[in-house]
Amino acid sequence: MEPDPHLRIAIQKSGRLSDVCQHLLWKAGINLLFSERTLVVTSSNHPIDVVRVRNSDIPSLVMEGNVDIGVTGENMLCEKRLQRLERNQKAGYTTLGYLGFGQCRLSIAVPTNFAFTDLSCLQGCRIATSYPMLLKQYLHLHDVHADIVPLTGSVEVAPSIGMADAICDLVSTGATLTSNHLVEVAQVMRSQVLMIKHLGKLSDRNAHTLSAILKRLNGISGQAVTSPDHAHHLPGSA
Ligand code: PRT
Repeated sequence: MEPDPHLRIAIQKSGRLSDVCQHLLWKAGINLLFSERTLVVTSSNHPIDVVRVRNSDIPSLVMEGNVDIGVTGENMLCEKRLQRLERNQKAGYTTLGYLGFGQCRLSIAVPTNFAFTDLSCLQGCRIATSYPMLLKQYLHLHDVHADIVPLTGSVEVAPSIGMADAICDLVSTGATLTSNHLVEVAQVMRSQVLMIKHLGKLSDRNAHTLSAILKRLNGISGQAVTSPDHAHHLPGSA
């Protein structure tokens, strides 16, 4: 008989969410020995494999069922979901809950000398972003016709080099916008980190392991691992 595969959990390998995700797993009682080069880390006390990947790949890995569970920001989740729907790819998942960190907002910002009064000021503008699908949906909703300029990073630089008239990027403290002479004018979505699950059924053993982890996380203040109803109203959600 085939051995029962371990419960697979995808987290960001390196970046803003990686340390906090590793800490979270440790707080959930999962013993893991991380090393820089090891991409699949097997727990020494639970039948769990932690898969370390790019944050941007986590939604697709969960939707395809390559991993059972993923920890990612809802900004990334919603963007990838819209992208996959457009390509007729699987885009389903279950939200297990919000984890109480990684709070930010996806916002439109303009140069401080831009005479902005309302969204109609963005008609015909070029807007640089790493979130083209979410921006497209937002602009469509508000009847704004603008050119979306895709950029994978350092989006805040776009207006100063003449590449765009405005930007749409993640903001947490607002310090990066200020340093680049930009001002936030509209909020596309709010985001925080959440835990998602593939739609497929888990083996009894893995379902039991997941339920034990969720119970432990629920016992940790700040982590509310439940299925919030408003998950269904996220941009790009079912
Ligand atoms: O490369 P990979 O695919 O692994 O990851 P990524 O490009 O998504 O990585 P990373 O590590 O930059 O961000 C991971 C996730 O952290 C994001 O998808 C969000 O869910 C969350 N998060 C929370 C943020 C921020 N806050 C944030 N402030 N991600 C990025 N920023 C950046 C923002 O893009 C801007 O450049 O920080 C700058 C603004 O910060 P403030 O504090 O100056 O406003």
